[in-house]
Amino acid sequence: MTKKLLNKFYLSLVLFISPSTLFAADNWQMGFNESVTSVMDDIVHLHDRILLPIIVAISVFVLFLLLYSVIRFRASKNPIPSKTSHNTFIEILWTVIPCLILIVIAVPSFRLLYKQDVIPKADVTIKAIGYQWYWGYEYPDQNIAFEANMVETKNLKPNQPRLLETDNHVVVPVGKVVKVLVKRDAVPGRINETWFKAEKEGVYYGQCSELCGSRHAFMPITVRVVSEKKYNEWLKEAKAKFAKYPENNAVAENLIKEKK
Ligand SMILES: [Cu+2]
Repeated sequence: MTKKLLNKFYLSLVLFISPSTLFAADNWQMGFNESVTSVMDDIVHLHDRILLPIIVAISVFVLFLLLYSVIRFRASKNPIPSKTSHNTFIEILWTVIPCLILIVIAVPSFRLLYKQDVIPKADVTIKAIGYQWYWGYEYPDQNIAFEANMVETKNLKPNQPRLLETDNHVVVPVGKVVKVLVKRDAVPGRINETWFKAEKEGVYYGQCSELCGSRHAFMPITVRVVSEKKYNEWLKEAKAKFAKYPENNAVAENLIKEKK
């Protein structure tokens, strides 16, 4: 497996924070998984309570207008069609009303955007790096670095979901702010950051959200949210197990090397 660093990876926050308590989505599940961070709570609220009702109302209204016109003004009932082409009042209405709808959407949307963007003081910092085709994680403050590869179907243990389980897990403490340093699209060499604060212990699964190549579908993300005590125990183990801190771990350094 090549270790070439991909220039364009984007680890979506949603990956981390939209799990069900146990696993990923159930069969025939509708909507988002149960959320366990306040940001995801707000995302679900915006989607389910604001956007969906508006979309449904608009779709139903447009469908009604279409059906009404088709039936009411069909050729047999309306042989001489009206030649009217302008109506100032209606034109103002169909400009102003969509504007108002957009403003109603924009207010909570921007509030949420800034909530995601402004990172509270971090308790744990994790650097996530996308490789072809697996993820590497570093805990810079703890000198821990490791990689996580997907567990092949034939090696799965009971209760491990197919195509989602990885050999090493990202472990984070519950109720703590975790800052994730991650490269995003279209800004080569620049590290971006995002954050989450999981409020419920459990195992959470995510997938790569960048169409990155042939094994894109096989680079899942497993995050284990544990109590502070268990986290500290894991840290101790991890420090021994993943003691080697790669010298060339910095994303920026790698990029500079690649350019040369
Ligand atoms: Cu991918």
